[in-house]
Amino acid sequence: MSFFRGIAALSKLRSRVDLRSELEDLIPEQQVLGGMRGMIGLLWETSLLDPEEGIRFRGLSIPECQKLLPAAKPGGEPLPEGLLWLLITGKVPSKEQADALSAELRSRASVPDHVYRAIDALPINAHPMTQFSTGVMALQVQSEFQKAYEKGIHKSKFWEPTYEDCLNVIARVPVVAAYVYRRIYKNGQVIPLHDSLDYGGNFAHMLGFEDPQMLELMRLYVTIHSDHEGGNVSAHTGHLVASALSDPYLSFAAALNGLAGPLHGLANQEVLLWIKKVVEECGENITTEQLKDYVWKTLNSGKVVPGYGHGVLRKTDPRYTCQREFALKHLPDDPLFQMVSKLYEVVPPILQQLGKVKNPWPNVDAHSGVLLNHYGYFYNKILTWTNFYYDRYYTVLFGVSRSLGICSQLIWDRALGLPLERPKSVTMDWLENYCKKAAA
Ligand code: CMX
Repeated sequence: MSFFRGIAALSKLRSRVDLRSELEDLIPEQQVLGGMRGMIGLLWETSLLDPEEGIRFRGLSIPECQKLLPAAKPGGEPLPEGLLWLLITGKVPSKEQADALSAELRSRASVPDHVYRAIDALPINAHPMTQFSTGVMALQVQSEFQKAYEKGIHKSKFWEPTYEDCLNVIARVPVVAAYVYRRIYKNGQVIPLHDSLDYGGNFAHMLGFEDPQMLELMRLYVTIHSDHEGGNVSAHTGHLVASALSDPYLSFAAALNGLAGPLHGLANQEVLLWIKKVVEECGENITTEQLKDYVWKTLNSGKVVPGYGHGVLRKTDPRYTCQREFALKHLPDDPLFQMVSKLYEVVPPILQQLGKVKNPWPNVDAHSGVLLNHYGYFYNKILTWTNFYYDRYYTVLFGVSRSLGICSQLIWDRALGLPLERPKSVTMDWLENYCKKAAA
């Protein structure tokens, strides 16, 4: 079947409502033509996503994590290393255990020079995610799993070098990510790792920021973005690639490339650019009616409203809610935060009006950029040598956070001896024949 016949047959199939319902009985239509929505096909120990309630990390909701996980200071935001402990072991650590893990990660954080040289070989205006993913690929030469595999390690022991690699990946990615940031936006003036700060605090420090509130925000940011069960593009990609016994560096770099898509992790960049465009075109004092018109203008031009909707969630994302609470506490008067709040009132009814959007509520990405922007992480400045914004860096922050969830699960993948993934695919002809038989 030629490509064009395939496309024609696809539209025919999609428009045949009766055929779709026939298919749903036998092969749920979503599985084959709809991106496998809702299909159970993966084991993911570290977290579970409830469509109404949102994410639970090893059974704990985000508010429970904020209450139970150790913090840098009493009543503060959770330490990401506390969450990492929880994801790997299923247990809430004490403050001493979280601090010990902080020290362990710092001791593993050295990055060899060739990694920086690999990144430097890219044009400086390469997307920050491209530079980040390249850095992670270059780190791969240090894989313990690969070395052990080449020496003939028994499969019952695969998890051991995987564990070493995973902790090393988690420890090293903030260093690589901070290098990319300093290279692009700060003339390559690198700030070394602090010898006593925690994971989130250290990452903010290496980026060049010391405001204690910003360090708290980074701890919260890394914690809530770490994991979102296994079916999202980045987590699933990491897991799939690792199922071929590719080591954690290769698997995590692949996951990052999935995260870099605008329907997934790049949405946080898209949200801020979109909001800034609204302000640019209509001003900060935009009325509700003008905002509604702008949302319709976006939809009518064939674009999605970034930061709204979700493949699984059917309510406001609790990751959005906790960032909103942070903003209400620390930056209630920020004009962009106020715009985000206005959008929360305006966008859902419009998306509901469309009739096809399953979740009209905001997701995690609707909020994060505005918080980071407030603390001056990313100024809305057009750089002289190229025409792109600081906002392009946001997805790298998401990527650093995702190392915690994806790598924790990779340890369990190998400990449980999960097999190579190899789902079945079918052709359009196969589907047509199947439907004809089912209809008969
Ligand atoms: N704006 C406009 N249209 C939207 C929409 C939005 N925010 N969300 C969904 N839709 C549309 C879809 O494009 C789809 O339209 P078509 O049938 O014409 O293709 C229809 O509504 C049904 O989609 P859905 O079943 O509700 O959502 P999906 O599971 O297919 O897609 C997602 C989920 C996130 C890709 C989609 O909601 C979207 O594109 N949102 C905007 C981008 C975004 O914020 N992504 C970040 C998600 C969080 C993350 O992974 O990081």
